[in-house]
Amino acid sequence: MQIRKYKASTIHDAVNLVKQELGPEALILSTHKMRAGKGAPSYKAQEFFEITAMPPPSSTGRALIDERDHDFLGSLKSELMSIKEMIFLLSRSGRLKEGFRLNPGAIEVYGRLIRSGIAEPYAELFLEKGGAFKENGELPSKDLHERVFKEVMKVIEVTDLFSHDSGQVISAMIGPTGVGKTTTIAKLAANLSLKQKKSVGLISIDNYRIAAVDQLKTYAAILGIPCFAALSGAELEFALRRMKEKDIILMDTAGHGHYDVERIEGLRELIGSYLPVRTHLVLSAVTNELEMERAAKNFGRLEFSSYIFTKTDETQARGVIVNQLLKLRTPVSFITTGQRVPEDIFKASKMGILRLLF
Ligand SMILES: Nc1nc2c(ncn2[C@@H]2O[C@H](COP(=O)(O)OP(=O)(O)OP(=O)(O)O)[C@@H](O)[C@H]2O)c(=O)[nH]1
Ligand SMILES: [Mg+2]
Repeated sequence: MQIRKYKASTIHDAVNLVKQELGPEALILSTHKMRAGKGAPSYKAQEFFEITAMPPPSSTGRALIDERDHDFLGSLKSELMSIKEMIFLLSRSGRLKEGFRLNPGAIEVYGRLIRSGIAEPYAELFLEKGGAFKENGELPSKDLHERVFKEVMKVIEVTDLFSHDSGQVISAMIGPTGVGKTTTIAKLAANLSLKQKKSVGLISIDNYRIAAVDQLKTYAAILGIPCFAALSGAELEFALRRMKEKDIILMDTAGHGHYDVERIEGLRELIGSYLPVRTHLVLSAVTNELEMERAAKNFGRLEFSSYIFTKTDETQARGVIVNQLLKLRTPVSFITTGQRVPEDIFKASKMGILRLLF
């Protein structure tokens, strides 16, 4: 494999050298700032930049990569960046440019944050907090990665919905239409009743569609657990009384367009009066950032106590989760990763979410 090193007194010049020789599809393996001395491109410069790059793997080139190279590539994969991407990143704002000059390794870290879907201002903030804008060009890029990821982890708070040792837990899933509320309840009910041997009951307060109640009742029948439909306060009271011996009650609600404030208010009147009911906002990771923010704001009337992020399998840009946490700090309780019931769900943990992001 042809791995080459390019040196120049500025990072831009080094990138241009790579581009001229290897073309825009070339892959950057690493970027370093070095103190002037032996090997420097010019004796006048105090410092210089070195980029390690390789030609784009053409179809013939790929065939030549042996197994050892594969291992090597595997270990580098997360750092790989095309020259096009690098040029794009280098054209960022003045402050970032300065950061990249001080710490060329920060370009890779920034690239990873952006590719994961974290919004640009937040990515810049994480870099800054991780110390990327301080004069420490010799900081190994691995350390910078770690420090930046630790900063990301700091904004992720998690909570355990079912950890209460005493008393009944009543959790209502709320959120926009079609995000996966009913499916998530089925996954939770199955895991809680089959694996954790808890006694579980279900209530559907989807007072708009008969089919929605049937969907939940079908899951309940498979699991052999009770399920009630409650369309009014009296019916809800009745259902809760009937299931007062259960450890956990999961409540399914009708999806509401998040601009439909009137219906959200109706839901608040119905469940808001039952104090022990805690609500959890279900949001799909495929939702665009602005809509997610608005949904959280409008459903905020129901004072939800955790986020559940669904459909994380349908996007690579899972950083929207972090963007949302930065806008409205609320702990995350569960993440769902596919349509399979009950497999595709995991209890939120900082590491689990970080792994999902990068
Ligand atoms: N890919 C993927 N699909 C999911 C996930 N969770 C739910 N779904 C799918 O999303 C669709 C809608 O799921 P529901 O559970 O009916 O959504 P809901 O929020 O209850 O919908 P409404 O009651 O209509 O508001 C179904 O096809 C589910 O299989 C997930 O984590 N990943
Ligand atoms: Mg539903």
